[in-house]
Amino acid sequence: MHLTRAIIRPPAATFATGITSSDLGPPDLGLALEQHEAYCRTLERLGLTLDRLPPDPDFPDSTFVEDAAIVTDRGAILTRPGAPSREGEVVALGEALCRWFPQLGRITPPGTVDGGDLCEAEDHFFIGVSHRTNMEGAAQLARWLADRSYSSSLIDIRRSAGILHLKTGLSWLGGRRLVAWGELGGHGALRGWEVVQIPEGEEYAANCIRVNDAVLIAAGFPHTAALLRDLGQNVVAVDVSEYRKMDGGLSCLSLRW
Ligand code: CIR
Repeated sequence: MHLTRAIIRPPAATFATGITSSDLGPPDLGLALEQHEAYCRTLERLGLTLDRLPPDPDFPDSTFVEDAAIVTDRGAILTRPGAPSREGEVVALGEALCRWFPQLGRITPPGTVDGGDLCEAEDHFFIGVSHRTNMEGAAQLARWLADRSYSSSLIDIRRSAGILHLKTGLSWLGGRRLVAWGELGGHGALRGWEVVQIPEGEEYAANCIRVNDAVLIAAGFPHTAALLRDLGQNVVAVDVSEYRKMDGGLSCLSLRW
């Protein structure tokens, strides 16, 4: 879809106390804020109008807005994040989204869903079953999508080491083209799709986002950038090093529609 809007939320002073499994050291808040601003400017340059939510120190992971809600061009739904410390993040997202989507859906207990587990590919959605998104949440989401005439398929990533969310390892580049990391690229659910495999050692670059005529990728992954350029993609690199330290990627820093 042609994107016109995005919700973003800068990291709060408590950012470094969020959840992480990375051994890259604590993030530098000043640099994280600079990177966030550059990310926002890039989205604006690509034509998006931003709704900027204020930082919330009560929720250190709340800069990763993509996990608390899902927006499609046929409606939006609030998730129920799988990490208990993140559950309350949906309140602010609900307040921001109801202006645009008065009929907001909602994932209900015992279902849990993190938006990072949903990979949109035009009319089809891949839903990751992960340590954050459970089977019940995935089933609720699949029903909500089906009610809007979207198809979906499940990909279980619970045994995929290093993949927090489905979109950590799988992204949509437009048309029938996906980009994937490692074994995920061979998953049966991707049969019939063109899968571009991320070069070894550049796994983090698998989390990229298509924004209108561009593909945003994390800075510092030259082989992936070259590969995508060779495929005719308009690649824009953005530095998100401080977010990587908190297990976050490019996609989770905005909710786009
Ligand atoms: C978390 O563990 O929930 C955050 N520290 C990182 C979330 C990243 N979100 C995403 O990949 N969609």
